[in-house]
Amino acid sequence: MPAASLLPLFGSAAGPGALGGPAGGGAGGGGRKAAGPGAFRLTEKFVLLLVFSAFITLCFGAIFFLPDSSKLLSGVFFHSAALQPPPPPPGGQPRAPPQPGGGPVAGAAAAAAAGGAGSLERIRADHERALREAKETLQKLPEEIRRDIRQDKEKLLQDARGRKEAGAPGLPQRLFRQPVGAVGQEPADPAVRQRRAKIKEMMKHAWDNYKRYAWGLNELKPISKQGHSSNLFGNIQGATIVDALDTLYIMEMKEEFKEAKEWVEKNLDFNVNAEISVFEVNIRFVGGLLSAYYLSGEEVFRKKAVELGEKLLPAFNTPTGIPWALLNIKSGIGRNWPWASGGSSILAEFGTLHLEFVHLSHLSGNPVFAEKVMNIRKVLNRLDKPEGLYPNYLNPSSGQWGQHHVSIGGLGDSFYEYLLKAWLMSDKTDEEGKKMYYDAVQAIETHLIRKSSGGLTYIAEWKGGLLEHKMGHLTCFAGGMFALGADGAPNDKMGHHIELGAEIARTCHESYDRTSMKLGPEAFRFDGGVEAIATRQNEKYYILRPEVIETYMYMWRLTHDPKYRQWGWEAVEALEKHCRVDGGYSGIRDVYNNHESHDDVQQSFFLSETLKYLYLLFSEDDLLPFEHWIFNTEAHPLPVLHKDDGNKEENQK
Ligand code: DMJ
Repeated sequence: MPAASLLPLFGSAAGPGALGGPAGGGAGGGGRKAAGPGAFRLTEKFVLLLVFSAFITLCFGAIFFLPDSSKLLSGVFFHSAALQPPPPPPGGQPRAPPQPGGGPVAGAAAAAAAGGAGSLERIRADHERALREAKETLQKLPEEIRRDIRQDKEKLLQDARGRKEAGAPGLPQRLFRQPVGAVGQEPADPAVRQRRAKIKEMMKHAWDNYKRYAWGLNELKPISKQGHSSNLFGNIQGATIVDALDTLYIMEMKEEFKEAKEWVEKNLDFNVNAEISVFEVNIRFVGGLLSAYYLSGEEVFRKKAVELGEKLLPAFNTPTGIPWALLNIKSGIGRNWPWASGGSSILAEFGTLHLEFVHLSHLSGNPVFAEKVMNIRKVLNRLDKPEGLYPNYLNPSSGQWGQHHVSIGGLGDSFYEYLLKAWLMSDKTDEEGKKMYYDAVQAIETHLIRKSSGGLTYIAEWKGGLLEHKMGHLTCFAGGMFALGADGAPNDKMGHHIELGAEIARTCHESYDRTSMKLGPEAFRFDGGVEAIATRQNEKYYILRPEVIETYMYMWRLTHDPKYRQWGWEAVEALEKHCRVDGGYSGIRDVYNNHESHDDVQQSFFLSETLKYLYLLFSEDDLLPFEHWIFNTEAHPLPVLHKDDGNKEENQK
């Protein structure tokens, strides 16, 4: 019985005259009814005292000896600290999502304090939940418990450190040291210098028109000369600005960089009710902000990157920790693309968070970001892989693969890229990433890579064991990836991986060369008597994509074979001839046609990737050198976390 209901009864019995009124006695009182307290005999008094002291003992026994009753009472009578709402986080930084129900003890106290009907039920339920959680903890492996404790401690320490900070609320102080190669020399060769200057002029044309017609919006419609909004970013605005920041920086477009930075400071806002693509927002916004910070050292970029990273964390609230594809960053509610096999998350999406999230932990001091992406690996490593291949679909609730479709292009591509780059970014200490990458490449070579009768090497798509002899424009990035990974290839296969990169580069160049406009289609086929040609109308478009130029850039850096600069220059000429319009650059609907039909979109990745890779292709190797930088999948450079710079822990997360 609740103590509160016992006390009035006791009071009535002891009070003078309490038993005298009709209300106090009820019907069957007998002689005692007429007698006053003074009429009690000594033995009666003694018996009463005994009853009273037994009752007190019972109450205090319950308070001190029943499990958790002290916590209960502290909630009821003393209004323990758990009942107080937490103070606002420093600088208004969002907190880690609260436990459902605010934690069992706080919940019990709140229920008891409310004193309403059913509060006991709630208290019991909360206590049962606490017990369940304790049991679950006991079932964890010791290393998991240790990790949880470490994580909690680090979080507390970091919060405490963050509160002491002046100027960077919520973030630990950090001495900025610009990584090697953020700026480079002018190219020695005047012809190369001239070509590079031309590419810078292209960037200026794209930027100036965006600024003139679509400033602050996500992208530019260069024909209709207005803003273009993509639902990938919900109503987060400014995709082109954030995506372009680092390109402006490395091209030394100082005025433009300054105005972009000012826009970010004043206008970039993540406190919006928006359902966004976690992958796209991560690679473009988080990646863009991180690069801008590492190049310029401007604190605003670090703060915004971490703020946005925190907004993305609820995407990982799934039974397996494999994140949702889509997230409402206000409500924290996630879901998957309705078209994805059986409610699955997409390999290329959840597999393309690693680099950015490791850097978010590095810059914020909060290990939670790295923990989230390391858990993705753990889930993947527990699963059987068909023929050693990774299907594109994985259900975040069951932790099982969806359809057995495998692609090194769309839906799969950057997952493989990030395994390799995670190893490189860790200064080659992330052995797990390395193994996963080279094992995957082995399976890809065995099951997906084929040679056409005309001698072109291509990467097919795999559908439940059957090959579709089609290669996407997106897949062309793999040439650069194979070459970049050659250095660590097991069994003396370095030369083989470089050769594979060179062959993919040649095939992708052919896909450009076999069109009227010398720009590559979205997908090309090796069946029905064709090689490296699109046969379906809906695969003939070019949307200013970078992957082929990206591979030229890697091949140039790693081989210095002049044909890659030559092929890159062909692409510049084609872009100028067919995509450049008064209002910027536009994609093309059919690259096999002799007359341009423009799609009227200047994609933000044209500024972040296509033009950046072209610029690097005509730069000296000292600009963003590979020993010190790796590029995220949107071409945003992130520094290698060198172990001798005190980054040992980050590298081992
Ligand atoms: C970019 O946003 C990224 O490269 C992504 O990985 C896939 N492709 C587009 C550009 O084509």
